[in-house]
Amino acid sequence: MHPDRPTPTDQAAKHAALHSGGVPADRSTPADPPPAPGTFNTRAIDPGRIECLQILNERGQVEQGMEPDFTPEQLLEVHRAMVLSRAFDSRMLTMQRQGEMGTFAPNIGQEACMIGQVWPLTKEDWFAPSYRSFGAQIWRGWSMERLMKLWAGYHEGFAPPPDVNDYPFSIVIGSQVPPAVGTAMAMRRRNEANCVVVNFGDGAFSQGAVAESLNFAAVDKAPVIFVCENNGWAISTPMAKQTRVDSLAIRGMGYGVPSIRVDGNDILAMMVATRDACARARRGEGPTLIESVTFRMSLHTTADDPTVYRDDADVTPWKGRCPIKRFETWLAGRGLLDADACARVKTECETQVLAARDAFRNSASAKPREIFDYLYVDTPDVLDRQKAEYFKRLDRKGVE
Ligand SMILES: Cc1ncc(C[n+]2csc(CCOP(=O)(O)OP(=O)(O)O)c2C)c(N)n1
Ligand SMILES: [Mg+2]
Repeated sequence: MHPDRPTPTDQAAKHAALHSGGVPADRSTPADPPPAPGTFNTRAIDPGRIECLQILNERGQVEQGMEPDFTPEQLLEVHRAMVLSRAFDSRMLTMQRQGEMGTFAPNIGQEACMIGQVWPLTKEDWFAPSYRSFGAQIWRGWSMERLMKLWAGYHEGFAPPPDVNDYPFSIVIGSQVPPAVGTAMAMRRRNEANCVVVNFGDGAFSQGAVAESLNFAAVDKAPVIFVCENNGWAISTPMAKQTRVDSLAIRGMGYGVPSIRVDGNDILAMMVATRDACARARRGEGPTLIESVTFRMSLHTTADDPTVYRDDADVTPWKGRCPIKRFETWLAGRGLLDADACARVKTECETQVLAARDAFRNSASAKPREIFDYLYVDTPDVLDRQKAEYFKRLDRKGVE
């Protein structure tokens, strides 16, 4: 946290409630009984020790004294990025249902988390996305046309644009985290004042590679920001079946990584938390873990049907926590955005997405001979042999 900014009081109670239906924790509840001898009582870990940040509440209000110092231009740019992300999301779902996309992982309701985590990055910084990070990828400079190619299965869609310091996203959950830390370790050795943001989910946090990465980053003081986008579910596995702790941020503390819980549907909190974490990293003060508490409002991917494993009652409390709506309420109160301007931004974003769709339709062409091209700089012999076999088969079938 920035020393000049007032620290939010008692935010932990509000946030402990976020994933438990929105009712703030009752501080007067008697403490759990002491654990039986030889057992470990997870309740003994006090989630209140993890700082928890909310600036913009669900009604679109900012507590007095907590107003962040962002410029109107910054705020409106971020707002537009969130609206664009949602427009892309909705169009991609339609395109998938109409057979134009192989699959797609929606992010509706997670826009604040997504844009807030990359907002302070410069072009020299790095971002390692997950498969649900398309809004952040667009912010970083990926064209929507490229992302459409990616989800439609065209290889040219997977490679990051040449001038964007991003990793391609990884479907193998958590696997993007060790290379992100390695990149940050390299930055330190080169004395670069840059940083890396890596995004992963609550489910990915159960992967050993993520734990090992936290430890390496802490020991090395690597300039990396771990953003755990805790959306409550890992496909059909809810948080309660994933872990016995209330806050995943607690795990960072175990490795000596400064850790914070953030209301992931609050764009202002996400912007502040990431900005501060990046500043720390650039000053050589090492990694930060941000647990961004949000909710997966929609499908895991288009191959999923969440009605099989969760009830409407799980989703309903989150409908009132829309990150875009609360931001628009606050911006309107500050005279920065009225209903007409909101409608205009939405229409402009939808038009942009449709233009990307048309460009995608006109340019996507299958190039089966490229499928080995984006794996290695120096292709191993075994793959070279497979490639030769594969090319022979394409030749036999007359495929270019
Ligand atoms: C190593 C590995 N194991 C299992 C899977 C199958 N899988 C794909 S997504 C997913 C859940 C990931 O959940 P989370 O990390 O919370 O991210 P979210 O999808 O919620 O954004 C699983 C188990 C995989 N892709 N990789
Ligand atoms: Mg998840």
